[in-house]
Amino acid sequence: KNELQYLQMLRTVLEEGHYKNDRTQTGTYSLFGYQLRFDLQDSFPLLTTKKVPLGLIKTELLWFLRGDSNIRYLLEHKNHIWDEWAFERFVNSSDYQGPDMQDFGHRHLVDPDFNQEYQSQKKQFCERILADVAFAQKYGELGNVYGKQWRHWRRADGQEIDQIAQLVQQIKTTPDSRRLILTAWNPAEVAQMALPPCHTLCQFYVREGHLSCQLYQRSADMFLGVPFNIASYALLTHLLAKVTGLEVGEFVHTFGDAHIYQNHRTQVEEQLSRTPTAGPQLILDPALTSLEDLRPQDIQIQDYHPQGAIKAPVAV
Ligand code: UFP
Repeated sequence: KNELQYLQMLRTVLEEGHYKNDRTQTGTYSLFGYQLRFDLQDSFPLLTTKKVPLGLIKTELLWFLRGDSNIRYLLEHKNHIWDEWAFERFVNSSDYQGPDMQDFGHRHLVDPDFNQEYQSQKKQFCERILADVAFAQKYGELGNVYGKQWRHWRRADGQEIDQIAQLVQQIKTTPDSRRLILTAWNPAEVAQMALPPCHTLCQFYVREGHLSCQLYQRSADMFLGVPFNIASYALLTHLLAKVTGLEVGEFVHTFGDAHIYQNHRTQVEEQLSRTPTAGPQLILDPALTSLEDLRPQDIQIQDYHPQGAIKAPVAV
């Protein structure tokens, strides 16, 4: 039931979405304003109509929750989803001496020779981040990404706000509060960000011992991004419920610009031709009582039997 809602939305955006150009110049089918509700008691919302790599979602979320904004932790866990952002800063610096990497995001997609060089340079970059602490401090750091805003939000007076610690405390002491907010959108910093947060804000809600979460996602790549985003916030809700002694309720996913990239059309059609099966269950280590020192192995998935992955180009 959880997955059918997502598939229905995918179909609606494809059939009713308006053609709209976008920042990446790829072109999208887009709708504005939509909402999905996932019952987290039923199953963990990881899609079965294509394989979604929970390992990457876990280590990215743990990275956010550590308040970490350096890709070194991700690389240590073989997670490469943020590499390009750090690599871009490096190749634009005077420390980079290799071949021209200008506009690599587009060029590696259209030029096979360039792509080979790009992959090799990026691989060397990642190896150096892992091997050289000083280099990692300088070029692995992404700055104002989710980890910073969640755990080290800078106040005007230089002090920091730990939104996650405050949230855990508030859920425990004032569960009826209507102010259980976690925000990543910082207007003072958006202008300098390479990728302003897509998951802008979420609110938590407690009723009869169950914790629910609603996310407002301003911009949503329905085929590539959203399956990750659903699983990530469902996992965050499970983790917060565990450390506050609550059961999980619903994950409500509210969308701003929900779009399918024009070059994902055949992949979407392929996915829509598949039939979903029963969703998996999430198993958290029973000994887990705090979000500090969380390890990937504390989070396990059971009975996940997805159909094959479907590849599609990322718009950059
Ligand atoms: N996007 C997602 N989910 C994410 C993420 C990015 O769908 O978690 F980081 C997509 C949405 C959009 C693009 O297609 O990335 C961001 O571009 P823009 O900032 O122009 O909205």
